[in-house]
Amino acid sequence: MKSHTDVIPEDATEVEPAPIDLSDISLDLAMSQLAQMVLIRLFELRAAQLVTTGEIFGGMHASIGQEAVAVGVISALEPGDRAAASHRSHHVALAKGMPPRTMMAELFGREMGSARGRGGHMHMADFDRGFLGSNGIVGASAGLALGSAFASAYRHDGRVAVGFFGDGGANTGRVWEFVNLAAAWSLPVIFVCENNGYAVETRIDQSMAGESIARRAEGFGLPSHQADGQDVAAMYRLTRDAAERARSGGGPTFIEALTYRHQGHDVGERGKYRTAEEIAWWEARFDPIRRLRGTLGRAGALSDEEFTRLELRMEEVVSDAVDYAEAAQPPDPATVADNVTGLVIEEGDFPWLNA
Ligand SMILES: Cc1ncc(C[n+]2csc(CCOP(=O)(O)OP(=O)(O)O)c2C)c(N)n1
Ligand SMILES: [Mg+2]
Repeated sequence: MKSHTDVIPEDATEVEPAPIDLSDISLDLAMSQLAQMVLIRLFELRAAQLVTTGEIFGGMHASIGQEAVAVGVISALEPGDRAAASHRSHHVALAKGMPPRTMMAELFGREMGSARGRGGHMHMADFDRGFLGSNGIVGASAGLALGSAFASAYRHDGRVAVGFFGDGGANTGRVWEFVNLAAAWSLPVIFVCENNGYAVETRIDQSMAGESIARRAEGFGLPSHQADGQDVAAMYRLTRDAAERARSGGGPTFIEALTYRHQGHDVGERGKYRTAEEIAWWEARFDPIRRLRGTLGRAGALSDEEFTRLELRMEEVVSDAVDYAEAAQPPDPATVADNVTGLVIEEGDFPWLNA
C-alpha cells in the first residue's frame, strides 16, 4: 500500500496549491463550501488552543487539513440525510449543521452542549440535523450509518446515510461486515474512508496490505472509488452521484478519500513518526482551503480582501461560540448521571484500587 510519504516528489520545496476543477460547480456552492471549511478550520484552531491552556478538559482530535472531505460530501446531501463520524468528527458535525455554540458548549462540558455537557468531543450528536454522532470506537460509525440506511430502506423514507471512518478503521473487521451487508441488501449508504495515511503513529504502508482501500472494497461488489479528499469539488461530485444512486434503489457506494491531517493524532502530540517536510508539502500543495481559494482567485471570483472578510466573519462566529460556552452553566451534579447508561460504582467494587 502506498504511503502519504511516497507521493512527495524529490524537489518538493516551493509548491503552489494544486488547482481544482470547478467547471460544474456554481459560485454560490463553492463560496458556501469555502465558508464552511474556513469556519471548521478556525473553530478547531481555537478549540485546540483551549485544550492546551486547560480551559477545555481532556484530549481532542482535530480534523484540520481534512475539511474538504466532510464539506464536499455533506454539501451533496439533502438536509434529512444522516451522517455518523469517528473520534475525529468536528468537521462532519459542523458541516451537518451543528451550531458552533452548541458544539463549543459541549467541549466545555456545559449543560447547553449537544450532549448536555456529559459527552465531550468524542460524544457529540445532533439527531435533529441528522448527525448520528462522533464515536470513540474505531470503525463503528460505518455501522451506525448502516443501521440508519436499513431503517430508511425499511420505511421507504428516501434518506441516505453516510459513515465516515479512517484508514485505521478500514483495518478493523467490523467495517467489512458493514460493507458486506450494505452491498448484500442494497442499502442507501455511502461509506467514506478518510485515508489520512496514519492510524495514531502507524503509517498505512506498515499496517495495510493490498493496493488501496478502495480496491479492497471492490471485493464486496459495490462501486468503489479512490478520490482526492483535498478537492472539495471532487468529493461533492462523487457523493452527489452516490446519493442519487442510493436514493433510487441502486445501493451503497464506497469512497476512499485521500486526505491529510496537519496536526497530531491528538492535540499536544509530540510525534516523531513523520517529517516536517512531509507536513509542509501536504499543507502547501493540498491544503483544501488554499486550493479552493486559489482556484476561485485565479478565476477572478474571490479577491484577497473578500477572503480576509470571510475569515473575519468566521472568526467572529467562533469567538461568539467561545463566549457562549464560557458563560454557560455546567450540569447540576444532582442530575449529571440522568440518562447516562453505564456503571454505578459502589464503595468496595474495586478492592484492588485500595490495595
Ligand atoms: C476499536 C478501537 N480500537 C482501537 C482504538 C484506539 N484508537 C483510537 S484512534 C485510533 C487510530 C484510528 O486511526 P484512523 O481510523 O486512521 O483515524 P484517524 O485518527 O487517522 O482519523 C486507534 C487505534 C479505538 N478507539 N477503538
Ligand atoms: Mg488515519
